[in-house]
Amino acid sequence: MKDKKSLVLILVVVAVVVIVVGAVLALGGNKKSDQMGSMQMTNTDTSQATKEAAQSTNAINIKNYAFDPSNVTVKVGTTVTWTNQDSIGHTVTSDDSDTNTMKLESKLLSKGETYSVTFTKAGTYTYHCTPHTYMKGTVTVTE
Ligand SMILES: [Cu+2]
Repeated sequence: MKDKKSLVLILVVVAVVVIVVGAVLALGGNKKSDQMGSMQMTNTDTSQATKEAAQSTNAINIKNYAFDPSNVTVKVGTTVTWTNQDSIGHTVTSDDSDTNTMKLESKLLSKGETYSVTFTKAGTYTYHCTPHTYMKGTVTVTE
């Protein structure tokens, strides 16, 4: 009689443990997939933001003796426009070390003047300002 009672008790304990463990696993599994779902959402958002940022970088300001932004990445076929916002004249001129066949060679841009280039070939285009050689910039053109 005593043995039967303890056997029933053990069975009840085992059943409770199985139910609790099962519930915890199920909840944990749901939580995990929720997290993965939200992570995927975040990733999608990030890649969209990156795309928008890349598209919006085709306008470069020349301001306070600097190209801003100095590093941009655009797709082949993008037209990049530099606008001089300084009272002093600046140029957009390919570095001598730049091996691309397409060269950047603007005239001396006065305040408010622009220089536009449509990049038709992928590559890394490095340039500077002729009167101020410390002013440097890079346009990376990708396929
Ligand atoms: Cu300059």
